[in-house]
Amino acid sequence: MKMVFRWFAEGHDKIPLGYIRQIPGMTGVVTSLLDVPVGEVWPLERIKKLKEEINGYGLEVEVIESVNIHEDIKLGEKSRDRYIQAYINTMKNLSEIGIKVICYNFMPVLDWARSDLKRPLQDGSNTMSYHHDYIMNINPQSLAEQFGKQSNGFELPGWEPDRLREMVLTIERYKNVDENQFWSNIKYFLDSVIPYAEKYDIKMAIHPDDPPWSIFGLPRVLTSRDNIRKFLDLNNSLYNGITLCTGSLGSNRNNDLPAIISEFAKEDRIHFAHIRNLRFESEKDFYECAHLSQCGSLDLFNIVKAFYDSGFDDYIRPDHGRMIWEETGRPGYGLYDRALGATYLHGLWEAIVKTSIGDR
Ligand code: DNO
Repeated sequence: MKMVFRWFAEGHDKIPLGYIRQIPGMTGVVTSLLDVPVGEVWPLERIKKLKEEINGYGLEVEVIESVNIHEDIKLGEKSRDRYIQAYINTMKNLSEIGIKVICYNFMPVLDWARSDLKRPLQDGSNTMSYHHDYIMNINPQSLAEQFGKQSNGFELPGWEPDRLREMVLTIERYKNVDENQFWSNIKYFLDSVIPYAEKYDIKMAIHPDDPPWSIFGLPRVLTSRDNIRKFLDLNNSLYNGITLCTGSLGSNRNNDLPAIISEFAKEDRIHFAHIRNLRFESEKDFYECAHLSQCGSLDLFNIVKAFYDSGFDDYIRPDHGRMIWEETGRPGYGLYDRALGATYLHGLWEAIVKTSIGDR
């Protein structure tokens, strides 16, 4: 297992790499070029520079989160081949700096969604929360405006301006894409890029939909064990894998996380893990809490044990944390609570390893 930390790169993150290096057991960062418009090739010179900067702090960079997919690919438009070619060229450039995993998603128009980015908690911290009725009764532009006010000046991943500019029109375009068509658009993408993933030795790790159900009338399919199976069966290469995000899949109470982890990690189809906890407030309402099992509804011990017992040997990052100790920053991505999360995950891992010698 390699513990890594999401860092949004210079100019997009206020956390210095030097601080990340001081988190015990942290081997590297997961990053991206946020300012390259989706659909364009990531310039080799820029990613080389990014790698040098990160390596200069004694940290590795082997995982990219995310190389976003152009909407025309998701919609299955004729122009998709051009954008797929650009994607493949980006993969080639990333392979030249030693990238091993690309985390991406296939969520239409938007990426993740929350109803509040700054929900105050009783202990004086604040966090992101999701209230289903609120999301069902707000339009996406109003939600985007609210996010703009609550994000402390940061551009949120998944809510980038180039996505938002055309949001209403893009949502309209999905009216002609039913779920079957959407699945076949996914397959077309996979069959086009996975042979290159093999060639460049980069594992593709799709992120589940967050939340794992349809919102704003859009198809969202990476939501459950059965749909992950369906996704993996679309292309059987081991390079076609998933990012197991406990917060995304775990917000549907029917998803048995340890069972899902165990099934897919044993087949070596989980290449990256995002681990966070959440606390349910009702069936589909929750807030993101500290990582400890005792703070939330997910049992992090059973989750980490499922990873270990299934022979998982890839990248893990602590996912969203609360804002604590007066920190302000990118919602979900402060330094302190994620650093506490990483240390807790290391603690669980060490205890599991030392009590399981010979069992694995
Ligand atoms: C949210 C993140 C997502 C994730 C993408 C992967 O905090 O987990 O934005 O990076 O879905 O493409």
